[in-house]
Amino acid sequence: QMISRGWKYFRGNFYYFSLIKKTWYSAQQFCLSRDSHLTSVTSESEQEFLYKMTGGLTYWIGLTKAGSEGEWYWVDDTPFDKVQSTRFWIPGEPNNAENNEHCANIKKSSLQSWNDVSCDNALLFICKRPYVPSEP
Ligand code: 2F8
Ligand code: CA
Repeated sequence: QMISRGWKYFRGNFYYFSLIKKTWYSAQQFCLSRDSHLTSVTSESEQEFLYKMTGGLTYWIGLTKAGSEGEWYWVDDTPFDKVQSTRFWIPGEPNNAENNEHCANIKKSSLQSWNDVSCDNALLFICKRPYVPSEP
C-alpha cells in the first residue's frame, strides 16, 4: 500500500491531487468514495508539502464552517486549532466576502496560502487518507 496509483505519500498519509474541478461538497463526496477526506493541515511541514504540490493552482482543503457562530472545522474530524492555524491564512483572510465564503482553499504557493470562498465554486481539490500498513 506504500504504492498507490495517483496518490502521493507524505509522513503517514496519502494525498490525491485532483485533475478535475468540483464544488467543495462534491469534492468531499469524491474523497469519501476513495476512503479519504478533503485534506486537513496540522503542521508547517504538511502545509509546506501541500503548497509546493499545488504549483500555484487553487485547491479545496477540508476546512469549512458550522454552527450559528460559523466556527471552522476539519471535515476529517481533526480538531481545528484556531491559534496554530492563523499563520496559514493569506493576510486579511478569512474575510467571508459577501457573507458567503464558508469553505477554504489553498490559493497561493506560500505558507500563508488559505482563502475562504463560496463552497459552490468548482475547484481542484486534495484528498487525504491515512497510510494503514496491512498485516503480512
Ligand atoms: O481580495 C481577496 C478576495 O479576492 C477574491 O474576491 C475578489 C476572493 N474571491 C474568490 O476567490 C471567489 C475572495 O475570497 C478574497 O477574499
Ligand atoms: Ca475570502
